[in-house]
Amino acid sequence: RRHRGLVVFLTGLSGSGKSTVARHVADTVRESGERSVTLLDGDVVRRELSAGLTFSKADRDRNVRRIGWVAAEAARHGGLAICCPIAPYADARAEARKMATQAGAGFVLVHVSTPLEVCEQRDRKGLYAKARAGELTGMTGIDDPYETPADAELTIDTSDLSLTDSVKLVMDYLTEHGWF
Ligand code: GGZ
Repeated sequence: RRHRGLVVFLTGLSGSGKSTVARHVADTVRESGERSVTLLDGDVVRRELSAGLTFSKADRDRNVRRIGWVAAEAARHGGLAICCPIAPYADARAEARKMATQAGAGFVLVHVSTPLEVCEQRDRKGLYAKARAGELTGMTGIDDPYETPADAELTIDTSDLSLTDSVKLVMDYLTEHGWF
């Protein structure tokens, strides 16, 4: 059976749980063996695809456009591409959606809406503490913007959901909308 390609694009603050949910959704789909899965994980993208880019608006937009382009290509022939950048700007997210659509693929925007307070409590990399101390400027949510999506197909807040339930919400959405 031939599938229509799909881009699942998770957006949210640092520490919101995007990558963890993305990885588990990727594993779940891989186990089902139904589609080829491309995971564009933030750390890897910043190292391999966007090396040298900063966190200025122009560079974040460049980063998100590159991710959107690769994801659209991976989805062009029926694959599933999952990406999880912060993607704080609505325009860049809209461009990613347009590239997927132009490649004939679907696009599902998942807003991982975990509140800043919770992301900040987690602070796995200590970046929020540095930002609060003034040792890091331009931290999303602290002194850099995050434009809340108005066009998300799905919103999940990982502060009141287990990982299993978060993954299930994404998988249920995709199943209900005929992607699996
Ligand atoms: C936000 C930053 C910053 C600043 C470094 N602002 O929790 P992390 O560490 O692993 O995820 C964050 C990652 C964000 O990169 P993205 O490529 O997803 O961002 S964007 O879509 O805006 O291009 C965080 C780390 O990089 N990081 N400095 N100033 N996050």
